[in-house]
Amino acid sequence: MSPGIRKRITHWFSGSLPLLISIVAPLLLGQSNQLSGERAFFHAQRIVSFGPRPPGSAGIKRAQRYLTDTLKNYPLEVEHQNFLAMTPNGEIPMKNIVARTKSSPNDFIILASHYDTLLMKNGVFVGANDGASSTGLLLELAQLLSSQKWKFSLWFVFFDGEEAQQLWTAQDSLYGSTYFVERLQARGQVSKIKAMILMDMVGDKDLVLENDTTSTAWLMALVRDSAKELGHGRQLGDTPKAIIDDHVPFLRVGIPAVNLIDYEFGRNNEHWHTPQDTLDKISPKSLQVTGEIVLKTLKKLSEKYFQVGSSQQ
Ligand code: 1BN
Ligand code: ZN
Repeated sequence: MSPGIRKRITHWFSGSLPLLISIVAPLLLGQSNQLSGERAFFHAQRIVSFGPRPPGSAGIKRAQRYLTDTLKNYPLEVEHQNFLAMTPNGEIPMKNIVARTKSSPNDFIILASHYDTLLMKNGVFVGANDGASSTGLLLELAQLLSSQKWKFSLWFVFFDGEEAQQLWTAQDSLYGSTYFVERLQARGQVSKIKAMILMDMVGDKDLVLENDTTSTAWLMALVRDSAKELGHGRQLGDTPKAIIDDHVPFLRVGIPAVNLIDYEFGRNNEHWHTPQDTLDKISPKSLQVTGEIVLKTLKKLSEKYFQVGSSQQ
């Protein structure tokens, strides 16, 4: 083969690679009625491939397109919640992405993750664990759960603007979840939300989910019982920690909420909010374990409110 032709083929192949991956990978990974940590990890890889994703950036726009295009393949109604956040860095356009099951039950359960990444000026921060891991898992849960019949409506909520623009304070953080809860209040929907389950930093190869005391106690007990019953008790932290995250705006208006978070990322948290938050530190296995705990917790919630679990359609 002449060098010219080889160059043209190489050029075509590298330009078309992302497109090829997006066509071939779902075919290889498929969709199924079993939770797949591998598929969740694949989504996380795609999200990381878009680069840093601070609010308003080119990277977050690519992530928004990916989330929307993926969710539209499932039997869900997808809404973009656009808003302008007042931040110490000025007004920034942000977007929560909300996907709801089409069934009509009057009680809702929210599963959530943030998909933005920390703004880092002196380094490249792609948030494989902090942003992509829980978002990949939430996409996988959306695929799985939207094809099952539940007694409550399930909302899959992807928050923008979880991270601070400058320094984490009550005002400079949690922009997406705060706006989302304001909309719930304006629509009179607060009392319909039976529970909110947040996932954050759930990809760490050495997964230890915190005993977060900010979370609603009975809901955290449900999560921990679920983990133990599944044989994942070793993935539970014992030391009580009070963590402020996207579940807090929900707690403030009386919605039961729980945070599944591993806040010890590397020894002494050395990878957290650093350029070392990369794909090699996270695993499909941790996403599988967290996903199984969420599924079991959902079954327990179903039993608590309706004395039943789910039934396949
Ligand atoms: C989680 C991931 N958070 C920020 N990125 C929220 C948080 C802040 C959790 C401080 C624990 C401590
Ligand atoms: Zn963070």
